[in-house]
Amino acid sequence: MRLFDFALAPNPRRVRMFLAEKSVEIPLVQINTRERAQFDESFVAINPLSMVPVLELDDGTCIAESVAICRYIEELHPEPPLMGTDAKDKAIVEMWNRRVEFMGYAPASEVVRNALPMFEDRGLSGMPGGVPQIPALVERGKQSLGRFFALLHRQLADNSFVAGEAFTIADITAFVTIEFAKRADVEVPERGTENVVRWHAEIASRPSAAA
Ligand SMILES: N[C@@H](CCC(=O)N[C@@H](CS)C(=O)NCC(=O)O)C(=O)O
Repeated sequence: MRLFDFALAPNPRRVRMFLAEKSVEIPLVQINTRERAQFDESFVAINPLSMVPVLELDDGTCIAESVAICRYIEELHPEPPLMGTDAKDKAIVEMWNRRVEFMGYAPASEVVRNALPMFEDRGLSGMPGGVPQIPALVERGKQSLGRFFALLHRQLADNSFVAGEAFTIADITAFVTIEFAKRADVEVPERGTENVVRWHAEIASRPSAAA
């Protein structure tokens, strides 16, 4: 098994954190998306969508999509559970992970990819022909992120972690989202989001945060 990764990209980081929490080690292969390695013929054969991460199994099967890779690892290595324990718990973890992806990660990506000069003509992932940036999406993304931080603050008022009392994949997704948004100088506001600040410091102190 090997994981096609890029050390500087947020989605592969989600998978690396997940693996670190499980103490699972998988050989990493770097695909430098800043140098367009995702569009090399050899990688397109692995993922026609030209995105990392991808988990290649020993039988040659290639699994893309961060959550799909985590699901596979969770099935192979159930302890500690990071995607819920029973039917209700699993559904709640998935609910929160999807909320974080759609309401946090997507706007963070909208801001970063439409604001940073390094993404000029790379407004969307995996597009070999290039996609122009749309500056208006930066402001809209920032407003969405403000709503996301408020949502997290409310959720973390009564819960230790994003999906309840256990650390899960939803914490990983939310943590990586917040770190990703910082690239466009979007920070969790100091006032009115104290629960997020408390939770973020806890997640940042876990060894997996360095993955
Ligand atoms: N939905 C995919 C998204 C993967 C993705 O967007 N990967 C980015 C790196 S974080 C990428 O490979 N971008 C290629 C590019 O910028 O062209 C997942 O969850 O893994």
